[in-house]
Amino acid sequence: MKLQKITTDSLSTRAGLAKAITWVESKRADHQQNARDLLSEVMDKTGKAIRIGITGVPGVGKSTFIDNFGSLLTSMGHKVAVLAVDPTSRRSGGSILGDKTRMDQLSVDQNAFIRPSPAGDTLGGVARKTRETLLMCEAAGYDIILVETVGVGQSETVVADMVDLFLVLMLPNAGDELQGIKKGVLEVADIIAVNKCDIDEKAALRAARHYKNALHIMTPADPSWLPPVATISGESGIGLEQLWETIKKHETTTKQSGSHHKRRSEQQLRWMDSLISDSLMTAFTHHSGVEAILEDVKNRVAKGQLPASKAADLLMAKFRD
Ligand SMILES: Nc1nc2c(ncn2[C@@H]2O[C@H](COP(=O)(O)OP(=O)(O)OP(=O)(O)O)[C@@H](O)[C@H]2O)c(=O)[nH]1
Ligand SMILES: [Mg+2]
Repeated sequence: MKLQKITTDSLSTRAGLAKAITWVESKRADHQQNARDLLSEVMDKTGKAIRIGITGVPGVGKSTFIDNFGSLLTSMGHKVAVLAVDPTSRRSGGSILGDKTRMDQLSVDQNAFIRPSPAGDTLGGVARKTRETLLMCEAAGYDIILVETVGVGQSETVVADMVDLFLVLMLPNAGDELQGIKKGVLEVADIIAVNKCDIDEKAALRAARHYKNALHIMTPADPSWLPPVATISGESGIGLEQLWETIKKHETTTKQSGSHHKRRSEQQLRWMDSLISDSLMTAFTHHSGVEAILEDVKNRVAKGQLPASKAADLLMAKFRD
């Protein structure tokens, strides 16, 4: 695949942005390098958006919510990018955001940009691509980034680690156990929204109380922000404007308390660490001396003939040669 060189200017068009993301998602090292070069050039144009992560069990109404909430935001003059992290998606155009029929308003909105989950063999790979795509979207002028994920494995933690605010959508009529809610999700939630309140308002309020109580007995991740619980209907639009007000309040509160800055700095540093680990691992496994004995050493460790610590020492010594 031959890709034309993209400049900072070309990010101002949708086609240019889409092409830059193709570079980010490409398996080829030179394409990835081009994407990184472009990112360094546009770095000062990034970081200004509100980054929002969204999760919830299948059927909770994520797509419907994003379609209506995103349209509300564009009607206020915002530019909205919608990304997804789906570690089960092996090829591009995977399950989440694959069916655009559920986002029929936003998919034809000139002020919205929807990108399905990148394909990837590992969650780490998908996360890297999504982070870089997020920055490209910011450089292209999108001021609100929505990152959708499903509750598969560690994907929620990974998304929570690339956004300013993590929104968890819940169903009104089911307990935690039925919703398969892992405690970890409540720990990373900045706002909980009980969705589909149009069906049964009382049930929605009851569920909201339940989550408020659950949150009260937990130590908030951010001392300046006790996660509120909203009741909304992504379909009919109930509570969406109020939810937006709450999101803006989260932004001002955390900016004032310093936790917004702290969270982003820590995310950047963790990201750098993980990129270093990845490239060290790649360099390690491709090192000719290591490659020559790696399989044999692994076999011996697996059979219990060689202690793992001894094996690691042996391989590292080869690597340093
Ligand atoms: N009554 C009501 N129904 C809703 C609401 N939001 C979504 N639905 C319905 O719930 C079903 C699932 O909605 P989706 O938006 O596809 O849910 P999702 O979370 O994206 O589902 P997955 O993509 O499978 O994870 C659809 O039939 C929607 O029409 C809502 O606020 N109220
Ligand atoms: Mg969906």
